[in-house]
Amino acid sequence: SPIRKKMLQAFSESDGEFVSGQALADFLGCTRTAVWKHIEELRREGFELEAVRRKGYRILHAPDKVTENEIRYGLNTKNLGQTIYYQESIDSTQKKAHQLAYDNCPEGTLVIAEEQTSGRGRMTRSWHSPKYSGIWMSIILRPNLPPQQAPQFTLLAAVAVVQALEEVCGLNPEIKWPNDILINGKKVTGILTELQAESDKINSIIIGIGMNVNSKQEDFPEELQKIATSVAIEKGKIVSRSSIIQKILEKLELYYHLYMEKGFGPIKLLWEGYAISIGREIIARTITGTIEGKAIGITNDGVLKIEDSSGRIHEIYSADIEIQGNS
Ligand code: BTX
Repeated sequence: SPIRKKMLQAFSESDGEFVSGQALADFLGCTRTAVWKHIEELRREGFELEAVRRKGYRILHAPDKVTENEIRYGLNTKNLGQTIYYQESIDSTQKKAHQLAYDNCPEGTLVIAEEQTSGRGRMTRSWHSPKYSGIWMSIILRPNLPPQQAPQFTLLAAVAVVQALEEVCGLNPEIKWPNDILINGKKVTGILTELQAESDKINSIIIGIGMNVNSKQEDFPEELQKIATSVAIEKGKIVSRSSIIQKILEKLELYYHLYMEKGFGPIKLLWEGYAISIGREIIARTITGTIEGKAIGITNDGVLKIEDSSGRIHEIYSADIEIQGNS
């Protein structure tokens, strides 16, 4: 409800301090009895709240769910994630985001679910998205840009994800061009950027992010055992999904604004600092064929440059990359 939204906003701003019942009532424009009812509602959702006479209320612990309330409590963004579409179980957040984008939802709308029954990757691949153990979300942006610039948003999102994992979890992930985030060589996150566009103009960019957070190694199906990992596996303990989500949204907003002001240059610099494929011998499998050579960098558009053994430079827009030696 809108009141609950405002209430969580008030608690977010108080930063763990008590907020008096009267202050909440004034802020929300309701009675103290109504405040109390909303507090009870939050408790039922798993929030641990402390109530002290003459001091008021404070939140001790927010539950690790990814419903609207948990994401909103503590979120420091202007737009991103300020409109949330949550569903416990969904076919694909990406698919839902496409519908919402088409229906003109506000920019920054977040679509998120506890589980996806047909999560998807690039082309026709599937994305394993079991209940409660990961972050399965899609974000809608509406930059006023030509469609050719959309692939840069995959790289921008990758930087946001890496920094969120560094800051919230103390991990040091790396980026494998174009859309994989790896820890110790295994995939922890995949990013899928899709578009609704006219020939010269983007209507919506839909950034899908799938992150394995609290999955245990044995939770992965056979075919993913060797290639996938999770935040909890790498960190050795369970991590709050909502705090990672909030940090991703904050970083995405920051870099989105930076991009719109300064272009791709600063993002490219950050991205290169996290990229593992650059400078390595790689095999790139594209729809039209396979190219082997040394990855020498990305262009200002985010396109990968590979130098083959004859010295010829190829520009690759989309591919699966295998890094020679270790992949
Ligand atoms: P991709 O095509 O680069 O990678 C897909 C491949 O990754 C699969 O073929 C499989 O080998 C492997 N894979 C599948 N599930 C997992 C997993 N949980 N962890 C590690 N590896 C896996 C990557 O595509 C982009 C994925 C985006 C997923 C998000 S989730 C929210 C949004 N909604 C949706 O349907 N997709 C996006």
